[in-house]
Amino acid sequence: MPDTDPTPTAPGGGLIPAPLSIDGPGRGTVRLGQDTALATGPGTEGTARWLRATLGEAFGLPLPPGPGPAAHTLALGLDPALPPEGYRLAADARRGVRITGGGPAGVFWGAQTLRQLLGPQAFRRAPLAPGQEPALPPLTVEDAPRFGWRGMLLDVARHFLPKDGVLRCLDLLAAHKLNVLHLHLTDDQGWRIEIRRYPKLTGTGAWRERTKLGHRASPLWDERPHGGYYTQDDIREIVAYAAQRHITVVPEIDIPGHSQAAIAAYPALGNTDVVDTTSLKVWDTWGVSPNVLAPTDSTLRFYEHVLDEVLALFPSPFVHIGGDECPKDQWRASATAQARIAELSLAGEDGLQSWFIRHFDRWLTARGRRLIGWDEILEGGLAEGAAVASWRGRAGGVAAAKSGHDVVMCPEQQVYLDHRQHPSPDEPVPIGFVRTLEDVYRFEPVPTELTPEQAAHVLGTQANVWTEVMDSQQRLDYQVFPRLAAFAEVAWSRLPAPAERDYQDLTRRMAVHYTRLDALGVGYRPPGGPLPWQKRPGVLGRPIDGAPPNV
Ligand code: TNX
Repeated sequence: MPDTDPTPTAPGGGLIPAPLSIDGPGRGTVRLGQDTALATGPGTEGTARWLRATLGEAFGLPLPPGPGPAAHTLALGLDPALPPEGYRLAADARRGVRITGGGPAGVFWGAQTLRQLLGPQAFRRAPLAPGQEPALPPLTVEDAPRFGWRGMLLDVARHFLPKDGVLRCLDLLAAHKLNVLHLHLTDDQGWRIEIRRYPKLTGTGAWRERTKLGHRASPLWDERPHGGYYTQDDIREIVAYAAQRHITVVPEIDIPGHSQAAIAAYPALGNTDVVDTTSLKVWDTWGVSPNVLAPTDSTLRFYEHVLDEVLALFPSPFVHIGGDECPKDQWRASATAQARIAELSLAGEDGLQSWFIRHFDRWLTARGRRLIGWDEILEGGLAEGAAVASWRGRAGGVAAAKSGHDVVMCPEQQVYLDHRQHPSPDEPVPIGFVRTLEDVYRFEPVPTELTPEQAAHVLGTQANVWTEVMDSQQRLDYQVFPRLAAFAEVAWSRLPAPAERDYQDLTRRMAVHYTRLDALGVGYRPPGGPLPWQKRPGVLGRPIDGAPPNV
């Protein structure tokens, strides 16, 4: 937005996600200036560093260590009576600004609220004008999140996103008070994490010769190589950057399906008695590859070694092992797989899938971690202690919660941000269900059929960003925003039942929020539809009328 336009206003500063309560705003302003001191208490040093960096860049504020005179002090502290991620922000012309968190994370979320209240310029990386002093209205905000798991899945396997893009993504998650980045690191189309013991996973598995253009029914390939991966140092940096922002990075290593890139690198991982896996390549199209892992002891050992390195890099309590969309045809045809079913008296091929999942459930549990997988892991009996990411609708989540398992709700009908956000054929790649900003806002993560006790198993919710149709930062921005802002409010705020949610109020606050996204350089879908360069490229042809989702 041009800098000459006045910033739109909305009650309470247009905060997104909406806080629990706002007392105010009162008359007048509370200024932060060159002489504002930053007073830190124990447990708030991280947020102090973040504030100095962020407000230093945006306004040139030095924020020297305080306290100074009350009116010129930004004070950070802890109050254990508040929930760990909760905070209170009080701004007053005489008493200055104070952010009190239940824990270090709460202080950090309070600092995010402060940044929003300081106006769009607080999201810039250098001051627009020298000596400009930011201000906020006098008010008191009380806040705490509804869910502990407020996530976004980023699929870096289908299209690789270089490290800088992941760090930027973490900043954007933090700005929306989201606290889980689920990194989908492996798939048929690419392996994106360096594993020292198996260099071909990235040497071969991180590269494909060409890529299907658009949806999988398209007849076109782009005929150029694509790939990339994160070194272990890259991963350490991403994890540390996330931790500074109170975000947990949950790694996903997909087994036993979605594994063609690994099999292309190490053919012995595949069902060698059914297909000649030595001629397999990293997949160059979309959909679900029939090439899945062979259910052998050596495959288990291989993935244990992979996960040894993954655990050393990611402190996350949860490790995602996929478990979705595993076609069973190769196992049906494989003498090795059938012998394994007989030997272990498993319930057919579904039993084999469970055998994989249970093995890694025990393996992770023994190492003090917890397994999470897609809802298909319910199919052959759910491993003890496993949590479920419910993606094929809500049924998997309901079944899991009823049987006492923890659940993250991410149904594709509501929160798949690769799906189109408008019915118009101008949408860049109109795949999937139409899910508008309003649809996302009216998504309710807790299924109504759960009792309060069962509902306590809903850890939270996650928006999934699959990248088959997102080959650039611009495409990502367009699909993810503005819907991630509405999603963040669903995950953080205590909203009424879907039909009673005040979408007009969200729209008013979004008018302010767009100015923040503009300052951040986020190429969101404009409310009036795509800009000319964002429209569907003619080369992709017309959308396929009446086609089911994901074609
Ligand atoms: C389903 S969600 C998938 C992904 C695709 C996505 C496209 C899930 C567990 N599997 O592999 O990328 O649909 O929307």
